[in-house]
Amino acid sequence: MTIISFGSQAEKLGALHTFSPQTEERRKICSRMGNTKSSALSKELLEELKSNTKYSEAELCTWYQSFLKECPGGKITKEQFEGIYASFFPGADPTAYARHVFRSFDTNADGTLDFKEYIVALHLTSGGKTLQKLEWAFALYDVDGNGTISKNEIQEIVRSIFNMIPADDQTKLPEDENTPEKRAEKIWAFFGKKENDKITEGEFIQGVMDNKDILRLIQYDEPQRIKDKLKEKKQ
Ligand SMILES: [Ca+2]
Ligand SMILES: [Ca+2]
Repeated sequence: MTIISFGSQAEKLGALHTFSPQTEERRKICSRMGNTKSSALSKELLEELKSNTKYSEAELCTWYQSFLKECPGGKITKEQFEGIYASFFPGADPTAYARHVFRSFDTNADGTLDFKEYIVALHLTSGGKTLQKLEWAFALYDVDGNGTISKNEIQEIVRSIFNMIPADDQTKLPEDENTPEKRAEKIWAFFGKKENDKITEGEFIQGVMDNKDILRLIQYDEPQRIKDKLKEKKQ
């Protein structure tokens, strides 16, 4: 199945932390962590993240150190998060989309991303299983978090995706999906719903798994120039 990139969130999240020490340094960091109380990752959280993500203890320790370096308060604010997005889309307006993505990662809804939420986000967007990614996509589209998706919510997210597509790229889109309204309509029609119906999580996941076209329509399709920019940032 196609990899769900949702605009390479992982790379944008990763861009927050350019710090990537070699293995030896990682080991040092981890051993040091046991001694410094303020920067130590609790054993419980470490175990939880180890069993729920693909990351090793050494990787988690490294991520945690760089996380604290960038966010001394131990939290990523919404403004910081929007700032990361803004730096990747100089010619467009990613604010609304960034806010929705932030909300979908802020699982305890306290308005910040702590280390756990950050790591789960990284895991989901880079190497998570398809089902986990689709559960996350459902959360992204369920704007009010009531457990179902309405047509308004589809329109809302699709609009925020369109804000990230430069005007000249929008003109190259197929006729029946070249406006947020048309694209939302196409998604809605695929699920066979009436105007005021709702899409449940099960229907959403099954539908997207069964149809690559819908998978494509619910995502932000990264233009080549953004991909190039990501490559530049990595170097
Ligand atoms: Ca939070
Ligand atoms: Ca909803």
